[in-house]
Parts: sequence; C-alpha cells; structure tokens
Amino acid sequence: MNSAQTCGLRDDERRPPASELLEVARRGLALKPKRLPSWLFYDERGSALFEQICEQPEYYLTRCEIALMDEHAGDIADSLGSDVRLVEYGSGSGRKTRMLLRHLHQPVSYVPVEISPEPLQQSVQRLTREFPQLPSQPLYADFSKPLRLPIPPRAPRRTVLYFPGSTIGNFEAHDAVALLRKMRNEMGDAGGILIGVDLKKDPVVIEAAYNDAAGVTAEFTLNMLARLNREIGSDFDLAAFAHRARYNPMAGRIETHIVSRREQQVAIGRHKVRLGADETIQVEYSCKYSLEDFAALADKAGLAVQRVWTDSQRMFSVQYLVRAGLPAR
Ligand code: AVI
Repeated sequence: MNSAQTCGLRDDERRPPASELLEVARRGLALKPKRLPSWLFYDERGSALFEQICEQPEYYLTRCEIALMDEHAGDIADSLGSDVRLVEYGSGSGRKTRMLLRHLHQPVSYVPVEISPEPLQQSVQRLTREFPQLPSQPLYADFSKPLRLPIPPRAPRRTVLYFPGSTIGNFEAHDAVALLRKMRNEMGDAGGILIGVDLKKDPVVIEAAYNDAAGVTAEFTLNMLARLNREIGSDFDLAAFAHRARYNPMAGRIETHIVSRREQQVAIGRHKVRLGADETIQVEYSCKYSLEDFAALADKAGLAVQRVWTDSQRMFSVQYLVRAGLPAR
C-alpha cells in the first residue's frame, strides 16, 4: 500500500505554511525569555538528524528501549491481549513497533499518526513489507490535537495507543497530563496506553546523552534556525549561535537552549529581533521521571499504571496505562 495515497495529501498540503512558521517564530522570539516550540526541529533534515542522535553512543534512550523490547516484547504483547488495534503516536523509524507487532496476537490494524510526511511514508513501507497481512491505516495528523481515527477493518477488542521513545518527556507536566487525558478519551473504556518513559538517573549520564561528542545533537538543535532561514527567509547566522543542554535536577529535566554568542539582530519577516550576548532561546525540555513521579502524573489524567517493564540497568521504562478505577481485565 502506498502511504502517499492513503494519506491523500499532496506534499505542499502536508507542511505547515510559511505564514504559520513566520507567526510562530515572531511570537516565540517576542517572549521574555525567548522560546521556540520543539516541533520546529522536525523538518526532513531534523528528522534525519534525530535518527542519527538515536545511534550516538551517549544517547542511551533508544538503545535501552530496544534492549527492553528485545527482552519483553512477548510479555508486553501477552498483556495487551489479542485483536488489538495499535495506534502509534509518531511513527519514528518503526523498529520498536516491528518488535511489538512480531509478538501481537491477531492485531486488527496498525495506525501510525505522524505530522511529518517522510517518516510516515518510510515506516509504513517498511511495515507493509514485513507484515503484508496487517491492515495499515496511516493518519497524517498532529497527535497532540484530538484525532479522528480511521474505521478499523474489523472490531478490535481494544485500542492500544503506543507512544514510545519518551516523547511524553518533551511535554511540560501540565501539557503531558492534558495529552494523556486526550489519549484516555481516544482509547475508550477497554483500551490502554503503552508508553516509553525515560527514568531519572545520574545527571552526568543524562547530560551526556544531549551533548554527544560527535556534535549531532548540537547540529539538530541549530537546524531549527537553518529551517527558519530556509522556510521563512530569516537570516540567522548559525555560526553566531550555540547549542546548550543542561540537566535541571530540581525540575528533573534537560533544558535545551540556543545561545546567542554575541549581540546581534536577526530579520524575521519585516521584524528585526535583537539578541544580547549569551541571551538564550529555550527550545526543548526532556523530562525524566521516577516510577512514582510518572504514576502520579498518570493519575492526574485518570490513568493507572498496570505494568512496568525496564531494561536490565533500569535506565528506561515502558509502561502500560489503563483507565483508573476499572476492574482488572
Ligand atoms: C524525541 N525526544 C524524546 C528526544 C528527547 O530525548 O527528548 C528529542 C531529542 N532532543 C535532543 N536529543 C533528542
């Protein structure tokens, strides 16, 4: 199946228009302190750089989640039960999904939900090759907004929303609760959420993951400015900015900033934005949780943690959440 056909959108219809990007950049750079949303990372180049980040030796998250899936995918699949409709929030490289699908019992369909077209097409193509019998129903959409899921080919026993990679960590607590609550509505009474959650650990290890020696994360961060230059014609001089990612132990998160190396002015459309030397633009949070922290967060969204799997070093977790207060099935 050709995902471009199933998505039913032309290439130019699948990208945020330049006018929207211009408005987002203008508004974010007018804030004090300056702030740009992390979704701006993920143009085609940014998505490719993120794939490279996942292969860096310091970026333990992907390696640990894959090790965890390698060890526990069978048990996870047994916990989800048969005739599941698997809805994935973000489609990534699809590697973890394939590990899960290999063990699922008679899955009804696979619905990857993705805002950027390239990863969606690639992951569907790969999956279709490996699982030709599994109906794939890609949905080109922003998973943080309410979704209209496609009608499944047959009635599922439950809808499981799969959200790997600790992407939930990129949402601040309030927004994470709102997203989990939205997911709770989408999965229905019998459904569940299978979610990857990065765990608190030695801050040195966490900081290294966001400051790899090869400089891939720095390039990923600064690509946000390169993207704005490409798409809205701003004139950021990339050499005049630096990547900075530090762990804030009080907040339990990596805080990533773009730092202005000198005093400068940047043209954003018809506006000029001034940046002082060392002034920062906050671009991403990557929150880390203890198991207790995350259970409390889930509880605020009306969800209960039914199962937790971790890798052997307890660096990363995959958790199965169900509606709170429902009898165990
Ligand atoms: C997608 N997300 C979980 C990554 C993270 O670890 O916060 C994005 C990332 N940013 C820098 N490195 C990786």
